[in-house]
Amino acid sequence: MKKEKYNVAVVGATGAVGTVMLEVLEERNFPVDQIKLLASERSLGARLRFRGKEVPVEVLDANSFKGVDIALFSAGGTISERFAPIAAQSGAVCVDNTSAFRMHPEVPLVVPEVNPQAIAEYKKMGIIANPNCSTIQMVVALKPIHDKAKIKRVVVSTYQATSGAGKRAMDELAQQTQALFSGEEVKKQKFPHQIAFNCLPHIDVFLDNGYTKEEMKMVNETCKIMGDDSIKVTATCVRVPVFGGHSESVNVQTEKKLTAREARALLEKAPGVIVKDDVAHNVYPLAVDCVNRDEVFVGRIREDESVENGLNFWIVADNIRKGAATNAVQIAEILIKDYL
Ligand code: NAP
Ligand code: 3JN
Repeated sequence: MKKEKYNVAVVGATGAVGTVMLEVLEERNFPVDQIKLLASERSLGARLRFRGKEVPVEVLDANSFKGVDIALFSAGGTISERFAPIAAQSGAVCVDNTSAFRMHPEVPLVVPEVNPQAIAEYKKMGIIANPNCSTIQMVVALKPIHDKAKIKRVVVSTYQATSGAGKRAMDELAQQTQALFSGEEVKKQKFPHQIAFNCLPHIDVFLDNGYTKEEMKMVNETCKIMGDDSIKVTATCVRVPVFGGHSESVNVQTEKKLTAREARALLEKAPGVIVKDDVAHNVYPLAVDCVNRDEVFVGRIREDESVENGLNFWIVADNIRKGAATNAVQIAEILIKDYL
């Protein structure tokens, strides 16, 4: 018999993503019976509010998942690698926000506006992977273009907010900005260089091919989500001194010609997309306007005059909501509607 309510665990509940997951579960009225908040020993004694009540944070261990139906993970890849299989073994379906299982052939990688049907594959491992934030917002906008004109190649440059690197990274931007205005020492911990008033072409670690892991996540995850390995993707990921909202400059080449007007019309109808594109009135998506929103905003839609069948866009979304928490809760909503 179908349950009316589900026991939900949030692993990494005290983090930048975890706290927003709680907000999104509450806002969307997800049918939660019992909520279990899990974090590290550092959070022992902490309490978080959920639906008007103070809920104690528990320390994650192998017994944390007894009776849990759905476990939302955002405590880093090492924690997911170790505990998602344990949670799945105890009967919970895991929605994992880390890169630990994204490219695993038996784990679906899902953006509900793009490949909701892939959720059916969760039965193999009991795990569904949530893509990287920069990939999510890009594929939501690419999907209608690909369906109509078949994308051959994507060139993307990102402008990623510090919230993507966690709470301490946001604190570092705030501290450095204040310090630079008051002549104090700039402290560097989370980023290898000063982030305030700067742009760092370096997100996650460098790989042998000269790209960063973040850049290769965008390359590999895009093909898996779109279900088309023929799409060629190249990415440059840049951290910018913005607190929330990732922006992306995206260039695509398609097999069939699409005018800017046709692309705009497709994007206007696309699920989860809001087109903000009226340059005559300086209207285009801005990170500051997209924070706390769940949609993907697209603007500056124009033809690339340097190639055949090329288009340029500017794509912005709240990286912690649509890029992580909202996408995970949307997956859980489909899971309970169609599968549990
Ligand atoms: P964060 O603000 O640093 O929070 C980390 C969370 O993980 C905290 O709740 C922390 O608990 C918990 N944690 C850390 N070590 C733990 C341990 N040993 N046992 C149990 N809990 C532990 O980081 P965040 O920005 O929320 O990101 C967390 C993870 O989510 C990232 O590492 C990444 O894998 C994923 N993420 C995904 C996306 C995406 O693109 N979809 C975006 C951002 C992040 P304490 O407070 O007790 O330390
Ligand atoms: O830096 C960003 O803007 C997004 C960061 C995501 C992130 C941070 C630490 C570890 C990830 C991710 O989701 O890809 C991971 C990871 O799980 O690899």
